[in-house]
Amino acid sequence: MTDDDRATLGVGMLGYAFMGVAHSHAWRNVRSFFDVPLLPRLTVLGGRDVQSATAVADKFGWEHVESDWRAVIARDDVDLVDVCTPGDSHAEMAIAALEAGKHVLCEKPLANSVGEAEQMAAAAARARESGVRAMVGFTYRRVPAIALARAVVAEGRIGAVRHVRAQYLQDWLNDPAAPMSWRLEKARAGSGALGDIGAHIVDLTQFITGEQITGVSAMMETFIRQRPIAAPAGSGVKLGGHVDGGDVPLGEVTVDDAAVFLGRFSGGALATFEATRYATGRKNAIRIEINGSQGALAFDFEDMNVLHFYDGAESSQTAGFRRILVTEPDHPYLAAWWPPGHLLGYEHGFTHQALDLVNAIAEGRDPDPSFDDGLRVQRVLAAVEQSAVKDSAWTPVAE
Ligand code: 4PW
Repeated sequence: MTDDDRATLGVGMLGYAFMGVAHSHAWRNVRSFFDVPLLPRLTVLGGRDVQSATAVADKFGWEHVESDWRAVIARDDVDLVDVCTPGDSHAEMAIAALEAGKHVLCEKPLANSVGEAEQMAAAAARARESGVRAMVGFTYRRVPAIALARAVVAEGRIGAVRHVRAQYLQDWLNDPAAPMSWRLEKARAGSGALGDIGAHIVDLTQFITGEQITGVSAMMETFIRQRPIAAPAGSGVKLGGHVDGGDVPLGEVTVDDAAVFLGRFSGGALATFEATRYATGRKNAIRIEINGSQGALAFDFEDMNVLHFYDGAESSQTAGFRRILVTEPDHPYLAAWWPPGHLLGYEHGFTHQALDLVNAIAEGRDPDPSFDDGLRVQRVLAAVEQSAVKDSAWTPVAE
């Protein structure tokens, strides 16, 4: 054992379900693979259901469990509050933490409405003056192939962006016997497929291109409007499930199941977006293709270690999409992991997110995506919803 004189960063996490587990894994492992300037300490896990929270805390090594989220924020040994709860509590928790002088990582989408997101961005701006940092968890930015795609665009390798084609496809709601959950309640989730998964492709395409979506024309649909109210069989991290039996009570689905929209980017590119949980056979397919004047890029999260690159500068005899295996030590984040060809997975994005946030805090700079970035995404989501209720009328994204 050697003495480690690095300061610690006490983490208080609120929520312990799917995202809570993914974040727990990241906070626990980031120090083992990366030379972090501050050592994250899994100080306290907050959850109203103490028994379930304790089960997660014990698995991942959280030191304490609190049932009251305000008590988590108030602790002197908590420097950072990680908000992994449903969207209806993001604003209240994140603002309270920032006002208490705690750094914040908040799951996406930032909020359930533009108004809440504006308040959160304002709180982050006030906190920034005293060196307090806020980040929104658009984790897929930290997939190495996505980070590489952004670098390739920024280097001008595909030229001017003309087309953006983005899809986030899941199928866990295709089963009519998949039960109700908070993700299907507007009051808790804000929106359905649009905010839960569409928000990712809005953020990712803006991140990769370095441009903003300026206007949209949208359609949204709810295919199955009532679902059984019951716990799915089994337990643990899962989406959906299947409830057997015909006499279970039904609940109202109050969000969209799918959202499809056209968009324009600030640089003039034309874009298409599709977010659905009914894409039978597609489990977590985040597909992005970008065509530029000099080349193109294509990515699919179901093959997440690969980026396809078409270099228009190559001779027409040999030009074609090349499959780049993004596992080389000079690819983003890869030097800390395995030898080339030894693949990364879903959880690594969360570890990279923790790394980037810890580095930003230690270096006294704002992390990205910031709450301002989260607010911009929220404005796109709001424009999509407005357009969909106006028969797909063209709707500018508010500045
Ligand atoms: O990235 C996705 C999330 O935003 C995840 O795969 C699941 O769908 C969990 O929440 C959403």
